[in-house]
Amino acid sequence: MRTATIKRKTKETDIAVSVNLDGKGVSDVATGIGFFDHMLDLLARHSGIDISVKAQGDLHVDHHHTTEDVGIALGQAVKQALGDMAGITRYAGVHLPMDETLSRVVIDISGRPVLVFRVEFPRDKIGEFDTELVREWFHAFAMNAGITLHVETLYGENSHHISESCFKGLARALRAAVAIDPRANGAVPSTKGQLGG
Ligand SMILES: [Mn+2]
Repeated sequence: MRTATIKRKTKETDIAVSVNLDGKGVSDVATGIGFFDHMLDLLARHSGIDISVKAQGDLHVDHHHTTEDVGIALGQAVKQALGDMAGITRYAGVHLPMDETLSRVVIDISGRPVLVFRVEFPRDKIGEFDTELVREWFHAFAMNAGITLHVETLYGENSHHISESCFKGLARALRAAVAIDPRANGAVPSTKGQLGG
C-alpha cells in the first residue's frame, strides 16, 4: 500500500497527516480554518487520495503558519508514500472549470521541486482566509512533495471559485500522475532510471 503518516510539531503548529494514494478520496480534515478544510476536502475527494489532517496552529496570529505547515506535511506524506516512484504515470495536466473560472494545472512528479503559480485573486480574503495563502500552500506542497507544478488561472472572477479550481485541478492532475501505469511494468519513468536529480 502506498501510504504515509507525517507528524510535525513546532512552536507554531502541531500537525498530523496521513495519506493513502490508492484510497477512495475519503477526507478527515480539521485545521481550525473553515475555508482551508473545504479546499483539503476537495483535494481528497477529487484526487481519490485518502487524506487525514489534524492541525492545531497559532490561529490567533493569523492563518499563515497553519496553512504553510499543512502544505509541508502533506507534501512530505505524498513523497514518502510514492517511495521510489516505480510504475507511476508521472506526468498529468488538466483544465479545471469552476463556473466562470478556468484553471490549468500541470504536474511532473519529477523529484525536482518547482512551482509556477500564475493566479490572481480579485479579493484579499475568502471568509477569514487570506487569498495570498493559497500560493503559500501550493509552494509548501510542491517543495516538499518534490514535484514540478504549474498552476495558472486562465480567467475567473470569483475568488472562491478561483481557489477551488486550483485545488480541484491539483487533485485531478495528482490522481492521474500518481496512478500506476500498466505499460510501465513497474519501471521508474525516467531514462536516468531514477527520479529526483
Ligand atoms: Mn466551494
